This record gives sequence, structure tokens and C-alpha cells, in this order.
Amino acid sequence: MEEEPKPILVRGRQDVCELDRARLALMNPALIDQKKEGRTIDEAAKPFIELTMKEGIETVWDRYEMQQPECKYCAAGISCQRCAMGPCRIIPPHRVRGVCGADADLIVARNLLDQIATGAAAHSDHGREIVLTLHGIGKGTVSDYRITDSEKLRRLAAEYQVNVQGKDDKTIAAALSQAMLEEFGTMGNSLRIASRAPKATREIWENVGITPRGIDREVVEAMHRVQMGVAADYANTLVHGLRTSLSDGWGGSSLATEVSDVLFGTPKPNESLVNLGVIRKEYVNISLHGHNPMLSEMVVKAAKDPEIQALVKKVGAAGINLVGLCCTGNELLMRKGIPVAGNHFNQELAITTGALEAMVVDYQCIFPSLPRTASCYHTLIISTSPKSRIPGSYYFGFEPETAYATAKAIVKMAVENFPNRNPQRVFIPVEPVKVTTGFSVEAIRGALGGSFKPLIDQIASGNIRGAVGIVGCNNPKVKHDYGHVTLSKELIKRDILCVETGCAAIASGKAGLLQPSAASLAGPGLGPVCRSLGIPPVLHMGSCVDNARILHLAAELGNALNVGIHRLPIAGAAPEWYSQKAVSIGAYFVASGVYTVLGVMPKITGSPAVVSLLTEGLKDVVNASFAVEPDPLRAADLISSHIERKRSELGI
Ligand code: BF8
Repeated sequence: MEEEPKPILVRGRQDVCELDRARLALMNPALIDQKKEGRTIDEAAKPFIELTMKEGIETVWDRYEMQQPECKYCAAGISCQRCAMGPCRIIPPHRVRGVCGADADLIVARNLLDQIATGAAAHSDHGREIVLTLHGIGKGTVSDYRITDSEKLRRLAAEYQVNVQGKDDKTIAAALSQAMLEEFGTMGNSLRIASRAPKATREIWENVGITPRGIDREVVEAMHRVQMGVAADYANTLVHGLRTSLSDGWGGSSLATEVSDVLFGTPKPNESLVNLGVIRKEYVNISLHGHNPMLSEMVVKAAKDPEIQALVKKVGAAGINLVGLCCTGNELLMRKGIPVAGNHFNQELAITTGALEAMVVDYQCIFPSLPRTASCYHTLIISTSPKSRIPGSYYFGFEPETAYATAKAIVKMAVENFPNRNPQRVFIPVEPVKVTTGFSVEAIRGALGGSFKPLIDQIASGNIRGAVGIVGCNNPKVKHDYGHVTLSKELIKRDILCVETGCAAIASGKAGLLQPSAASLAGPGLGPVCRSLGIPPVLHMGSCVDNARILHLAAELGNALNVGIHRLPIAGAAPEWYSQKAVSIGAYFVASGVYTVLGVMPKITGSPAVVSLLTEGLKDVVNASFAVEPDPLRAADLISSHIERKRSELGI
């Protein structure tokens, strides 16, 4: 019999100093009330935020306050930590160059390229892991996963010119994954999957010299360019940033999305629940947090194992309640209808329900301090990626070859932790909200009756003025969920359809905007269209790598009309972004021709030249640009004027 995988406690238990807790808890009740209201608009989160302040449990908002005032040079992007001659800061009028001679423009541009490359690497490395799993299935080394959407496998194979005639799924998987892996380090001069973009868009890339080549190649070249003594011109540096981001959106993220659909199923509309109220008192609660569906899908399977179910009975729980957080949550919600406890700023609060037996994480957007939060309760933080061994967590090395055994050991550990729960500390005073999700490109096409023509007709007639992709994170610089929800509500009121991913989509879910009944909040054109199709005015399209779905949808519309993406009445927005991944997403939206409004200022204000290039100059390069507008109502004005301008240019 195979030995059961055992965890390692990474660097020992992390405990929060009781003195720290006592100090944090000494807050005046009026201040607690004020802070609770100032930190979030998520009504279900407020009681937990109050609890953290009363009990002295540190959260992201406390740490943000402790970091104030921020360094104004770092905030403006004009500090450089790149080499050992520094650190350097640009302080006019005298300190206008770093030790190496770089001026403010170059320092800002290099820092930004670094951020884009980091984000592109994160998405694409996730994509590679998924493609490698498909490869393992094809080669017979991975047996715990199977191909769920054989039709999509064959469609992708046709796109990659892999012969499918008379071949079984496994043989196709081997050949297709090989062709996909070559996209990472291809000898060619373009990515095959990027040829989904409309011809006019690809011609723009070709003319500007930003056609993405190998996925790894663009990231490595970006890293080369930020080495001191390489990048010297800010504009030339940023143009490579666009190319790098395209290798993410049309490359690594597209592969992550498409192959996840092949392995776990292409999402279809389904119903579920969101907010912290999805955590259930009588159950063993396990939250799945992070990004890669490979881990979470296997945990879902292991939770049904008869041995595990017997153990659940033995510990006296009513069952196992799996709940998602962040993008792993989105993946499970889209495909399996598994409830989501919340977005980025709900991760610590989920622990404060006192009813979470384990938080299972892989990578990205996971606060490294979670084991400290968990030490105030019985919750176990279980880390699983060799790339993200978190001190204070129990670590299982998760590999596709041994996925089921590891997932089962993880679930077992969570169930065995149920008796350690302190019933007096269980606190779940909120009810979840209903959502309809699962709007993959295929599902949208299906809901429209098999082609995008009805959507195009509604846009042409003006019932729907256009569409906006609202994406991204939470950031303590913005009241939690306020940016997302205010912008979405304002746009649907103006008959603009919203398609959303990531933490933006979860914010809309918590606010009730992902229900068909939210059509009543839409304008006189969009509302009836949603009612006739039975869909919400805000469509949940998935996780952050699933922003590729938004690109593919834009490509479908562009191809149907035979125009470049830049000519469509569409826009992008990231009202509460924080992550380098979001920088890459914003850059590939713009490089693909999508005007994109950010709610948080990037660290670029130290270079007026960079600001002007990104907000104006890029219009002459890729026919799109960035705007920054922290007020979501004014952002809605910018977006609707842009959409109306595009409509009149198209003559509709
Ligand atoms: O990839 S939206 S906070 S969870 S980075 Fe992170 Fe931002 Fe959420 Fe998903 Ni995306």
C-alpha cells in the first residue's frame, strides 16, 4: 500500500504576540465603528471587521495604516533598487540621475516593465503547469486527471493543426500539449494561439513590432532589459512591456483557460452563493484559495471519498463544506457551482468565522501572514506549491502524478481538525447572496442561440451601447468593493453590458449584480435584453487568467465585423487593482486596442513623459490608451464617452 503523504510544518508555528493583540484591541468603540464603515461596502464583511478590531486580530487594513505615510519617491516610481551602486532616488532639481546615469523616465519605465514581466510570468507559469498536466495525461504519467471536454480538446487540436482523425483523446492530448509547450519557447516568430486576434489587430502588432513571440522569451527579454546598462530609452522599454503583456493575455493566460476547460469542463451558466455566509456551522469547512484549479478540483473529488465521508461521521460533522476564495474560488464557482466566501480582502475574515478547519492554498494573492491570523483560531493553513511554502503552514508537495493521494490527505487533516474547533468562537451572523455564473465564451454564444449575431444586432440597434470588462483586485487605497460595485451599477444603468472576472466579479456577486433580477438596475435598453435572455446584466467570466475569455470574446466580435478590436465600442476597467498581474492585464488590454481605466494610480507619476505616453501617446501606436480615475462615477463618464465615440466612428 502506498504511504499516505504527510505534511511538513514550515519553519514552525507562527504565533501572534498577545501583547500585539491587546494593543490592537484597545480601540475606542466609536473609532471601530467608523473604521468598519470606512473599510468596506461588503455588508457581510462588516461584522467580521468589527470583530478583528475588538479582538486585536491584525488585517490588511491595519497593516496598510501602519505603513503610512508611504515614501513619495517610491509612490512616484522614481526610486531604483536594481543594482548595488544604489539604492537611488530622483530628487529634483539636483539629484536627477541615479548612480548609473538613469533619469526619472528610464527608472519609471524599467520599474513598470519589471511589474509587467512579473505579472505575465505569474499567469504564464500557471498556464504551463496546466499544459504539463495535459501532457502527463497524454504520455500516461498522470492518471488522477482526465479529459472532461473532449470536443474542446479537438477544437484546440484543429487550431494547432494536430491531426485528430481516428485518434483517441490521450493521443491528441500528447500532441496538442507538445505544440502548446512549444509556445513557451518557440523558434517561430509568433504565438499560434494569438492568431485568434482579428487580422487588423495583428497587423497593428506587426507594424509596431510587438507581435508576441515565445511566452518565456518575452519575459526573459524583459528581465534582460531591466538589467542596468541595457534599457536606456523609456519609450523603447515600455513598448517591450506591451509585447510581454500580449504574450500573457494571448499566450500563457489563454493556454491556462483553454486547457483548464479541457481538463475540468467548459463553464456553463449555473447558480450558487457568495459571501462569508457560505461558511456553515455544522460542517467541516475547507476554503480553497489561490489560482490553479488542479489542486482545488482534486480536493473536490477527495472530499467525496468514502473513507473521508466515514471520518466526517466519526468526528460528528454534518458533512464537508468546500468554499472558494479569490480566483480558485472563481474557477470552482464557474465550473462546479461551489460557493465563494469572498474576494481578496475576505481571506483573513474567513478565518475569523471560527468555523474554518483548513484554508488550502497554492499560489498568488495569498497573504504570507495567514498563519499568524490562523494562530488565533484552530484553522490550519495548508500550503501546497513548492513555489509558495508559507512559514507557519503545513506543506504538502502537490504534484499532478500523486494529486489524489495528496488531496485526500489534505481533506483528512481538515476533517480531523473539526473537534479542535471552539464552538464558543463560531461567529457567522450573515446570509449568503445568490449568483448566476459560468459565462464562458461558449456559454454566451449558446445563450445567444449559437452565434454572436444577436449581441451584435443589439449593440448596432443601440439597446446595448457597448461592453466593458471590469477586472482586478482589492486594494486598501480604495474602500473594499466600492470601486467595482459603483462602476458596474453605473455602467449597466447606462445600458453598457459588464463582463467581469477575478475579485471584481466576486464583488458584484456579493452586491447582487450577478442575479438575473439585477436586470431591474439596468437601463431601458439593456434591462429588457437581459430579461428576455434570463441573464444578469453583469456576466461572470471567471478568474484572472480567464481575462483571456474577454479577449477571445472581443476577438469573436471583431472577426464577425471584420474590424480590429480597437474599433469596437468596448473598454476595460480595473477599479481596485493592486497586483503585478493586473499591470500585465491592463497592458494587454491596451495593446489589444481596449481603452482601459484604472482606479489606482500606478507608480509612474515621477515621469511626466511616461504618463503622457501611456495616457496619450499610445493612441498613435496601438489605438488605445490608459486613463486613471479613482472616482468610479467619473470613470463611468470616461468609459461611456469612449463607447459613444467608437459607436459614431462605426456609424452606429
Ligand atoms: O488573479 S483579481 S487580488 S485573486 S490578482 Fe488576486 Fe487581483 Fe483577486 Fe486572482 Ni487577479
